[in-house]
Amino acid sequence: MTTNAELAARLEEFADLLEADGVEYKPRAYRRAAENVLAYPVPIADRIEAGDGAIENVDGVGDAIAAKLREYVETGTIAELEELRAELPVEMAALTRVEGVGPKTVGRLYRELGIEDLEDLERAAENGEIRELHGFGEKTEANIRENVEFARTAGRRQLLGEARPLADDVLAYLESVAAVSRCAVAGSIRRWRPTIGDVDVLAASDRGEDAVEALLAWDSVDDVIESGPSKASVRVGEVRVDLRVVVPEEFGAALQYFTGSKGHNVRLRNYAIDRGMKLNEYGAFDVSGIDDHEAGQRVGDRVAGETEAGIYEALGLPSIPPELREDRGEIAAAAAGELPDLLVREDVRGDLHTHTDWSDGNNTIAEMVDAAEARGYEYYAIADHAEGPGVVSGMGLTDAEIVEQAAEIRAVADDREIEVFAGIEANVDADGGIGLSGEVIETLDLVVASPHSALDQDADAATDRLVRAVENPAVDVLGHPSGRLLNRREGLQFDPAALGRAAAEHGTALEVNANPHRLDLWGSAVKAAIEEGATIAIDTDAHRPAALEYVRWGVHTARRGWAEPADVINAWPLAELRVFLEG
Ligand code: DGT
Ligand code: CA
Ligand code: CA
Ligand code: ZN
Repeated sequence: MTTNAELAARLEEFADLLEADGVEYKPRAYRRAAENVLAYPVPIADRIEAGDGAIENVDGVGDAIAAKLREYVETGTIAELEELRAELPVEMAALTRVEGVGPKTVGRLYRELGIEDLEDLERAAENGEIRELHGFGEKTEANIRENVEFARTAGRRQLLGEARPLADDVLAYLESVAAVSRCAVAGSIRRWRPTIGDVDVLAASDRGEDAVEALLAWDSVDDVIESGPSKASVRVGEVRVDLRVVVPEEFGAALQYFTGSKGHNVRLRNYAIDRGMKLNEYGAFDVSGIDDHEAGQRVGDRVAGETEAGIYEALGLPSIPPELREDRGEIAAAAAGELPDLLVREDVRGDLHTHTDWSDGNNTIAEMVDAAEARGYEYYAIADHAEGPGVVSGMGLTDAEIVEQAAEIRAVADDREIEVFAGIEANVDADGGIGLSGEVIETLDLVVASPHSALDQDADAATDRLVRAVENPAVDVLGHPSGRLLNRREGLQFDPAALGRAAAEHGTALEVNANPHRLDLWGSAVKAAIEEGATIAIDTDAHRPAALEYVRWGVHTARRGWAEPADVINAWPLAELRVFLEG
């Protein structure tokens, strides 16, 4: 069956190719449709196959796009997409991973220099061909040269936000297979790492071969990489999926083992040995009466194996949430009864960094607030871009516009239940200044300050700069602190503990930007900052209603940083948040 993730990928590809062709407006419409298709709760292909006309009701899917989705589900291709691909036979995904190279540039590079892939691009940059293009110059060329290598290696990992929906599709499919009694994702995706090497899936079955056969027969499988009686590796789109099938009695042990991380497993295995136990992917065994522990995989008395909780229990430990299994002290904390009481999605009461069409968002203030209300949020903040360094000229708001927008936000909020904050996303300049006038700061309820320029500073300068921003009494939230874009640019390197100390002292929250391209801050930095007493804000940075759903990635990223509800300002009741913002 064609998944929503696959349909969304085709629409994104359409958008890229149209953009490369210099077509205006349409690419945005395709991207918007792609995002809504991806977020759609039921498989759109099912609806199409059932002859249900309702796909035009999917937000952003009009007649034209609906026709293309139908064509794809029914025939496996879209004629117009094939034509566009033939006109521009380039490795779009690889090329646009290079920072500073978007689809439009890819189109020009192909038409003017015949560049089709990263190798061509690197060669052209080294030969000085790119600086000759109108509007490019030596600096752009040097940037491209530097970023090609990063794009090449980084490109091998998938974003969590792309791989996880696909993993959910795999699970939904396997759950429908009669031979499979239980299934779960394991590996880095179960630990919610920001990027994923491959998707590990585990199934319990007494008929392993039937379970493997079922996966190989799945419509979404593009390639079979390898297969055997109890395991298979397949390619679905750009993602590698590894399936392992085990007997039900060993499912929990296998799930524990294949969830990793390796560091966590090694420490847990040693913890077991110290207690006269043997732990492996087949179970937990009491080997206290046995001399030769290496005598076999299943020696001793099986104490646990069917459930994962049983494995931890056999070692005298509570279950450790997968997000914590990175060997950062979680086993000692579990043994001491000091595991954090992690934040869950339902704890999040609002979103404090979102955009509208006043800057580069797609929707009006009212549309975004409607969407926040529909999610049941208690409060919500609009924080459009202020003009400043790193913001495209003309896109960010001037001081006068900020004041005007704040009035408009309050008018929209007037007769609503939800509390709406008038905010701004200011820019942290290279020295840590935020460039807002006193009058603007007075007017606003909330200031998010984020770095958008000078993202290649050294670590000391970057730490100083970010510390200065959080020390600024006007700043409530430091937005996407590193400015990283996964697979594209590293962003600022800095000392998260030093930043956390300053943030705690000055009552500024550090953002976990939940956009799947960012996840900034990330787990280890969140943990370091919280240990210093800092608070965090989980924000989607949404530019359209569907993106409010990114909160899912933000919550799991914060959990990787051991965050409890008390650490997260947008999990606080409104009254407490108000005190924080006013302080
Ligand atoms: P990835 O795929 O690179 O994002 O990261 P993982 O963690 O999913 O790694 P992967 O797919 O190579 O292996 C899945 C899990 O299997 C891993 O998290 C822990 C377990 N595992 C794999 N190889 C070993 C090993 O040599 N020793 C131990 N203790 N565990 C292993
Ligand atoms: Ca994996
Ligand atoms: Ca794997
Ligand atoms: Zn930003």
